[in-house]
Amino acid sequence: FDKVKHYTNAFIRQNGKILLGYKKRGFGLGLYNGFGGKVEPGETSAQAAVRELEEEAGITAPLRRCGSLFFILQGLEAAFCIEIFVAEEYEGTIIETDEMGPEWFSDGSDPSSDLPPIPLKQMWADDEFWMPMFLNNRMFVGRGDFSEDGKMLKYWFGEQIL
Ligand code: 6U4
Ligand code: NA
Ligand code: NA
Repeated sequence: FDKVKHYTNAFIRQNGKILLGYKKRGFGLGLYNGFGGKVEPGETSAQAAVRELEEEAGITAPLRRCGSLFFILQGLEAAFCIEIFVAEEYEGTIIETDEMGPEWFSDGSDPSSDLPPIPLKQMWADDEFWMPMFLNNRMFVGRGDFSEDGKMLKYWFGEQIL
């Protein structure tokens, strides 16, 4: 059968701000994203999300799942399943790590914010499709099919009916 790798991706949203990390190494190098990584054997995705946020940004947070994404990348033997998590509060001090440079952006809800807007041009191509649902506090699901050179050839994203 085919194979899938499970990942997490976690965001902190607070007072009109959203915390992103500039990826300094590995997969997605040079892009802004939430904090996350591979789900380890024996771990739930929620546990992995908390662990990865602490490893990559130095903070802990009461993360809850708000979306699920599925990606197929041509040329890779495994598909990606990425669970998206969010929290409005966190504990600890945000630190830069070997993997991520944390930065706050405006989430668009406060027009008088001095922070830069979410840098969608410097994020994965799928993010612009689900970020509006995420910012509206909707649960969402989606799929993207990427070519070997990173273009999103086909996609579908939708929000949960309440
Ligand atoms: P660790 O465990 O951190 O070594 P690693 O395999 O290095 O794991 P990493 O940091 O490369 O994981 O994880 C990739 C991160 O990028 C995860 O947070 C998921 C996220 N990601 C991958 N493809 C994405 C996509 N198309 N859209 C998106 N996030 C994506 O928004
Ligand atoms: Na990671
Ligand atoms: Na890891």
